[in-house]
Amino acid sequence: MAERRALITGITGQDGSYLAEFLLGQGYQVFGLARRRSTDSFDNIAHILDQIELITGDLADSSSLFRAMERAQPHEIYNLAAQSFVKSSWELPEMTGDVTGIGVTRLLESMRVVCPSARFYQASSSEMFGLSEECPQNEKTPFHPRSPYAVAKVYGHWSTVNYRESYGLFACCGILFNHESPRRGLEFVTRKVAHAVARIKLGLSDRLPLGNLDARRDWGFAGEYVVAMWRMLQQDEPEDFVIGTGEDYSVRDLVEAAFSYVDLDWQDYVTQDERFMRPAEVPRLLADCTRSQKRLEWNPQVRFQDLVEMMVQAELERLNNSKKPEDATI
Ligand code: NAP
Ligand code: G4F
Repeated sequence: MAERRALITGITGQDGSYLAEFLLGQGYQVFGLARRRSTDSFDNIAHILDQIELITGDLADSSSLFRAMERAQPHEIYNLAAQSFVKSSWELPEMTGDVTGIGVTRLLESMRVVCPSARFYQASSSEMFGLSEECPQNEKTPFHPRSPYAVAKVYGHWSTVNYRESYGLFACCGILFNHESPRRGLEFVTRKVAHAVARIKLGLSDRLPLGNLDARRDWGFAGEYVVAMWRMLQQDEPEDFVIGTGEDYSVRDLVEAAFSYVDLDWQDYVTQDERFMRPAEVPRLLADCTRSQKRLEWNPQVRFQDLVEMMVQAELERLNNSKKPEDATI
């Protein structure tokens, strides 16, 4: 079979890096859209930089997206780029709407003009369910977004559906629940906790300030979720799918599991700090994956306890190798 080409936006992020690895393993030629940056650190993709082609671009700049489509001539496009940190979206509401929301329309429009027969994946989010009256949530659950980020994701989601229905594009949305890994940004709660626990264990810190400990999330391993993205684009027809583990835990459960992995009592270190509370919280997200399990034959293997241990262990190793020891401040 002739080599297939994939274009990944957000390739420098957590999911983009795992997806690039996976697609390379499947024999794809991989192109990644990456923003111009002032330093040359590409931590998540450093190990595959010589196997992929980076194209400079930004979801806020249409001309760069047209050029990226023309350069890559992709068979598959994965839109993973976003301002993806929910808490920051209250501080950057317009930018979040522009990049995470309208950026999707810019990308779809460039695809429609340059390569309309390509297949398109949109990284939709369980945050769109927000203050949902239904639990667990599935593809038919109504959205009630609770942050500028979630509002922008709803816009991107419906833009994707609209381009599918208006122009017949093969465009799918993956409504993914929280997925984590050692490559997660330091500001997200799983990585923040794993990093702090490792620092405390190694005697580098003695505190962990957190926000709402009662929030519940359905946490899985990012390395497995990128396979579900790819499977969506291998279907005969474009459809949207919910992806998660079907199990939820509280932030308190997360903290307890992480500290107990290193034989410490979380109550000696964790404090509640107003700075990490949100103007509006999403209390509980839990996936009903009946449809994706059946249609995509996708079943995650990494459970919550495995994930927490993987992340704490990675932080211990990182710190022992003296890489980036610092406290998360956001
Ligand atoms: P991430 O690690 O924060 O990665 C975000 C990526 O977007 C980075 O590569 C970032 O580039 C890029 N980006 C940000 N603004 C951009 C812009 N204006 N133009 C071009 N690129 C830009 O996020 P992730 O966890 O991998 O998530 C991937 C996608 O899935 C995101 O859309 C996120 O909202 C969505 N999602 C994530 C989860 C989850 O639990 N992880 C769940 C549901 C949906 P820089 O390196 O230059 O910052
Ligand atoms: O790790 P979080 O920041 O992730 P959040 O807000 O659920 O969003 C992530 O998952 C979404 C999918 O559902 C993605 F769309 C989105 O891009 C992102 O990847 O927070 C998880 C929970 C929240 O309820 C938050 O209030 O943890 C709670 N939390 C409590 N203390 C904290 C903290 N979150 C962070 N980041 N930092 C804290 O100190």
